[in-house]
Amino acid sequence: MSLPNDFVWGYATASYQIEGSNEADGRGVSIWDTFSHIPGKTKDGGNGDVATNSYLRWEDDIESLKTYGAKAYRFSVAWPRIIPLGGRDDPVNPKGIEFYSKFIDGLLSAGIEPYVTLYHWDLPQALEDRYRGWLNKDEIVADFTNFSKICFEAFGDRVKNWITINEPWCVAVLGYGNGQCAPGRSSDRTKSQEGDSSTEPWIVGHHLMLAHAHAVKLYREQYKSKQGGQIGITLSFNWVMPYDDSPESQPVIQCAYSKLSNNWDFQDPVFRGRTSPLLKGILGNRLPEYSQEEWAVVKGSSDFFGLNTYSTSLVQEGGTDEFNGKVTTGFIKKDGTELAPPSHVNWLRTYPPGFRALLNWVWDNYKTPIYITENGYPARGENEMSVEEVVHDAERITYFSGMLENLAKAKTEDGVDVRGYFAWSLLDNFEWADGYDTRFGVTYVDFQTQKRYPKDSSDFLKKVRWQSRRS
Ligand code: PNW
Repeated sequence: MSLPNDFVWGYATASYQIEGSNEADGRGVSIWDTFSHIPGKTKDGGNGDVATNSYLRWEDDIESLKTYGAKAYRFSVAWPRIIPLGGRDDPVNPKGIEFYSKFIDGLLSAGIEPYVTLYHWDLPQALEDRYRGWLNKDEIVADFTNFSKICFEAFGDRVKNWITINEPWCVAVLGYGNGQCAPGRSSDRTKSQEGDSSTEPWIVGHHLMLAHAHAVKLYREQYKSKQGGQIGITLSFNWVMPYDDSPESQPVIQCAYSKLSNNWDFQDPVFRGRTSPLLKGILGNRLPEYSQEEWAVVKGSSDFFGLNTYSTSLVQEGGTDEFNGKVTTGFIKKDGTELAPPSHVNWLRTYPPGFRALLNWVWDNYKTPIYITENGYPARGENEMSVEEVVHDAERITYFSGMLENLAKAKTEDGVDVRGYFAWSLLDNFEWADGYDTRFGVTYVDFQTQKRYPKDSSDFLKKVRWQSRRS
């Protein structure tokens, strides 16, 4: 396979999943601190209090990136470190700015290009308490825009690649629909005393888009010309295929393509300036409308298509879950065979051709340059293995090798404009509700000692990149 020399190549992480030191240097509390400390919300009661302690071990992380030959690193800024109480009239924390500033300098002097995510789910708890966070349109849009402005001011002289919001679908649906992620609201009263899964996810989704779009507007109007960077959003998609090849299944698939379970009302507003007709059909007046002025800000509000993708599912007609596009997804074909063997999590299996198909679909439909902002694999049982065993992660290598082959084909044979690839993740980390049991890292982390051990996949990725170079 071959990839141009300027193809962006690196790893991704997120603040709450790696930083730890959550009370250090004036950091405020985030909704994930609160949520993960409620008994029963995360596997084995895991939380981000320590994580990989990258707040203290950031130099080790840069060392790993260097060793692995990364040319870019996607990480996120913790809003509660920058503005502990979150709001536009609340004080800015100079120590928070200092931390990311020295980290960015460290990356640049190692020849690694920073890609900075502004929001990877760690909302300041004070905003949740003050006005219910993402449910309050005017407040959250103004506060997120202000937080973004502080980041552009403080880091924009050195950061040229900004991602506003990571995976709005996850924030809206996991946070307000099924209650699996912070703030954990849901209609299910066994999970949450408050919440309405039939309306809140869509309201929150709407506000996420507006917050994203206003931050982009600000960047383009006030920073882009002098700082010369690009800014966009990251959405999550899994590819879908029919569970059988009967002709009757094909229309279902056409429909599922448009819904693409994980993201069906974020890409159309941003890249096409319209609401998905399918979603409108299902939700009716539960889907909030954008006003004319809002459309003017939302439409075209992304310089690139940030794509997080992990898996392919088989789709079958019928299903009641509207978060899943009212289709049934799984991995077993009609003839009883499996699409691919299981991974450590129930939603992800290795099916590389689906990656190529997805890249083509995104490019054909949205004609916007693509960056793969996350792609990676949780090998089975890594948490139970000895260090000697776990570093030989052949399963993860199989995943990456298939995905990268298909990425290269999409780029060079199909002409898809994909410009970068960030593997998830640099190191094993706090996997949200799955705690520490699920490991996505190319670096094994012993959470007792915080020692890091490169897995074979880190070396594999380094070699692939090296051998694929062409100018
Ligand atoms: C992403 N799904 O979330 C997140 O951006 C990361 O923070 C996370 O660690 C990573 O994927 C691995 O899970 C996803 O159900 C969560 O399809 C769930 C899904 C996809 C992405």
